[in-house]
Amino acid sequence: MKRVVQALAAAVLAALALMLVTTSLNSSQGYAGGNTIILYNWGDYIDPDLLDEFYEETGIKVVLQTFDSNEAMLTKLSHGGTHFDVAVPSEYAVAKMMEQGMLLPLDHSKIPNLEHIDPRFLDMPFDAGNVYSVPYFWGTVGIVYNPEMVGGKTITRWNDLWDPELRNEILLVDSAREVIGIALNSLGYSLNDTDLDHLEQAKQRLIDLIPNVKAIVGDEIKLLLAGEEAAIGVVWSGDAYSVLQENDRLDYVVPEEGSNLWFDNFVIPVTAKNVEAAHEFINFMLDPEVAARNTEYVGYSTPNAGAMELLDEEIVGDVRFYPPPELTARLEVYENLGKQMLAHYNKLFLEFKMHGN
Ligand code: SPD
Repeated sequence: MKRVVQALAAAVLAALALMLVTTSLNSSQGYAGGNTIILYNWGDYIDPDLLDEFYEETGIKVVLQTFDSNEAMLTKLSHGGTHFDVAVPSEYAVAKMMEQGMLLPLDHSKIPNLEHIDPRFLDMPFDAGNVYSVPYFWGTVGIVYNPEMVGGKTITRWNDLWDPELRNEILLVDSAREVIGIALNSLGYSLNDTDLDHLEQAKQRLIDLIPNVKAIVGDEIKLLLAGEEAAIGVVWSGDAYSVLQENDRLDYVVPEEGSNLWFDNFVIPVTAKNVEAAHEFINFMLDPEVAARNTEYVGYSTPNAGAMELLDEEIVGDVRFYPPPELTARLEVYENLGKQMLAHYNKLFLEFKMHGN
């Protein structure tokens, strides 16, 4: 895994340098006054044309800054500095931000398009009544694999990843809870486990997986899998969808032992400078036609029932990416495990990554 990690580290450093330049340019634009909002979103997670259209329609300029994990987003938001107007945390991060008083209550009268969200995705336990958050995209964590590259084997379980014949064939998404979750689920434990002994077992189980791990990567995982640089990838379902669009020899499976069901959401942080425009932007993104186009661009699953009606049956009828409630019932949603436990998950993940080097 070392050589690939070094090459990727160089690429990541270059991207970071570019991001710093872009960020400082963006930030100065963001503070330059005028009708501007700063959107803090995951990378590759919005159709940029929609930002231009929103500007043409409303005169509100959206400055985009990106993150690649909830943990990175939480760290940046809690250190202040940039006044993000809209952010896109996953459910457990929403819960943590609510707990820490980091979010403004939403004014539902300014988000009439909320009516287009499928009720299945509203009023969830992490934010009853959607006081602070509205759904953006949702999905699962699973395995993309190339049947030809794994000798025709069928992969259905997390435990299949430890097969010695898969040496140097696995790419992992660079995210603490997802990677520790692979080991927890493979051991029969919950994704919300806080037992220190179980977590230590999970770390050891991951260390045993290292010979099979080619690299731990960010959004570039899609290119690497589609280009058949590795036979297997542990990914979020929307990335799996994009990869399968590029290379139809691949398949996506949500492992039998269980997995994560997640929901990403729009929120308005308390530090927002342009709360009115932030509501306007969220409402725009929930318009069915806009949400459908965004879904086609991003590849993730929309919770917008109006958008689903506009999308091809080939997309919304694929149960790998739009699993019905009876299939999601066996999956687990991450809980907010509290500051200390989240820090412990991060520490274990870091130890695993250091072990691989
Ligand atoms: N490239 C965009 C990735 C967004 C994935 N969000 C999933 C979060 C799961 N906790």
